[in-house]
Amino acid sequence: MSNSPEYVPPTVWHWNKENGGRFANINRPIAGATHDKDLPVGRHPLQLYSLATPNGVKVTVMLEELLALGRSGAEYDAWLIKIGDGDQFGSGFVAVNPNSKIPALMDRSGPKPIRVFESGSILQYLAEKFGSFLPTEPSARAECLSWLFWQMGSAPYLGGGFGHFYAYAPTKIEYAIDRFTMEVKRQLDVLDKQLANNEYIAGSEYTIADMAIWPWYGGLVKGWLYGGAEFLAVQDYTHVQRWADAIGERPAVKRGRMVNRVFGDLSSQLHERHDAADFDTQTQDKLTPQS
Ligand SMILES: N[C@@H](CCC(=O)N[C@@H](CS)C(=O)NCC(=O)O)C(=O)O
Repeated sequence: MSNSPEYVPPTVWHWNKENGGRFANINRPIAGATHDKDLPVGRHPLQLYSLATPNGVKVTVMLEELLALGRSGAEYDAWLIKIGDGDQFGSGFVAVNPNSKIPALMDRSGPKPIRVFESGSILQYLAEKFGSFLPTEPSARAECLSWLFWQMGSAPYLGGGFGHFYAYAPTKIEYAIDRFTMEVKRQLDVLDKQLANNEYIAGSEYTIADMAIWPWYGGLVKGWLYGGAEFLAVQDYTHVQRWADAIGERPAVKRGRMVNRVFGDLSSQLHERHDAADFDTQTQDKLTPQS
C-alpha cells in the first residue's frame, strides 16, 4: 500500500487484504454471506438487528418515541449485531439486509414478515405504519422527507469522509482531511442556518428528520464523534448546539441511545432490549439477556 503523493493507480485495481486501517478486517469488495447463521427471533412484532452507531441509534430512538406515545405495536426486540466480528455477513442478516449493514428490521406483525433496511427507509416505514413523526400535510411532509434524505446523502461525507480520514486512516492525508472538513463545516452551516429560524429541523414539529440528523450532527457538535469537536470549532454552530441539547434531553432519546450500545460508560449500555423493563433492571451482569 502507498499513500504517498506519487501513487499511480494500476490499470486494474486488485484487492489487497493488507491495506490496513480501522475496519480493514471487515471491508471487502464482494457482497453476500460469508457464513451460515440464523438470526434470533423474539416475541415482539418488530425485530431489530443493530448496534448503537449513529445509524443504529436513529431507529432505537424512533421506536422508543413511538412507545412513549403509547403505540404498543412498536414493541421490539433489539438484537446485537457485532459488526467488528462480522455478524453482518451471516446468512440470516444478509437475508434481511443484502447490503450487510446495520440497522435492519423485520416486521413480523402481519401474515408475511416484511424486511426493511437502510435507516432512513426504516424511519419512514415506521412513521407511516404508526402515523407519527412524519407530517401528512403535503408541504410539511415534503420538507421532512427532504431533510431525511439530506441526512442520508450527507452523512457519508461526515463518517466515510471526514471521520475516516481524520480519525481512522493509517496515515493523515492533508488533501483528504481538508476536502472533507470543508464539506462537513458547510453541512454544519446548512443546519445552523436552518435551525436559526426553526425549532426543529423541518419546522415547528419534531419529526423523523430530527431523529435521523441528531445522532450524526448532534453527536458531532456534542463532541461524541471522531474526537473532532475542537478541530471543527463546533461551538460556533450555536443553533445546532441549542437543538442538539434539546433533543438529547428527551427521555426516549436517552433510552434509544442505550440500546445495542457496547461502548462508553457501562451504565449507558443495554446490549439487547427485549422489554421496556430492561432499562430499569439493567445491571452489569444483565447487559446481555440470555434468550
Ligand atoms: N446507509 C446505511 C448505512 C449503514 C451503515 O453504514 N452501517 C454501518 C454501521 S454505522 C455498518 O453496518 N457497517 C458494517 C460494515 O460496513 O461492514 C443506513 O443508513 O442504514
